Amino acid sequence: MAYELAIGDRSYSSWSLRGWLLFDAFGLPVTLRRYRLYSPEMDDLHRDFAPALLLPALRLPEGIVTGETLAIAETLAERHPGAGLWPEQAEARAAARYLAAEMHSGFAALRGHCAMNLLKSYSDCAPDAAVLADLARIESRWSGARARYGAGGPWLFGRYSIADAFFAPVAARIAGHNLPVGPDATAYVAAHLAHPSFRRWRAMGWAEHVEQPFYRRPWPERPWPGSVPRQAEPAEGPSLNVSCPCSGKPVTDFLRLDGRVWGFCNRFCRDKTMADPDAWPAFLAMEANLEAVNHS
Ligand SMILES: N[C@@H](CCC(=O)N[C@@H](CS)C(=O)NCC(=O)O)C(=O)O
Repeated sequence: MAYELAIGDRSYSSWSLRGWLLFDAFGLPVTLRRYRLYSPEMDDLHRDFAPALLLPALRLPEGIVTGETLAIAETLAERHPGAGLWPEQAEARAAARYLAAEMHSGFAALRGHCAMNLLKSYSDCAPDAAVLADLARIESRWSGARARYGAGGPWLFGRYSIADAFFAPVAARIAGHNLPVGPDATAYVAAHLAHPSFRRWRAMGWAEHVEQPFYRRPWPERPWPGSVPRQAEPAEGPSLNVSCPCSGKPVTDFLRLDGRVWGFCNRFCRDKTMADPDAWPAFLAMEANLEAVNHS
């Protein structure tokens, strides 16, 4: 039996994003079960993943359920010592644990005012003093970690760690609400928006086509500040490929990209690829194979 992770709507559930990044960003395989927030599906979650009340919840291969994202992170780090979930060096690891724990329990003003919504970006959310104080604390915690431990890469401890997974939704909130931060934090936020796992999650959120009115805000909107994906659109078959790059199954749903039609085994696979074609390695490999055949 493999790991089974219960998640909520990808566009809105910041804790589900953290939980999923603990697998995807570290190459750990997991089976997902999605439950729609604020719907009767939450009763199904409570039945399927008892005693969990909130998302994410993880069923371990031996059958027991663990919840609370920090507990999930520690459990995975202990079980997969070679996956690099925490920094290798003990002092850095202690600092990373402190950052993840502070994120887990803190920054209530920022989290309350700027809900994560990966479908929207606002040009001005009128942050109050409490939100700006949380933001200043976050910036100073990020720059402290980067200055002392971050020399080996764009992340808080150089290499991507649990601490970064915990701050990914904060980066999304800063980007999504155009919150004022300095150049170092801006670069760190940009690294999150460009991270392949984050891009895949956001593309899957779009492909879910779930709108939760609860997250709608009356603020002026602007385009999402991450990179602009290659433009794809729904299409009719036939396609260049006969089997889906995600599953290997026969194709039924199609998109057009750069003048070519590609097929997928269902609408979700098609739509997540349409949202951000360059986030999907198996799709890119399929495109590259065609280029190689055309040039041989
Ligand atoms: N402290 C929890 C927070 C989890 C949480 O608040 N999850 C939200 C979704 S992002 C949830 O399940 N909300 C459903 C509800 O409140 O009924 C953790 O670390 O996992």
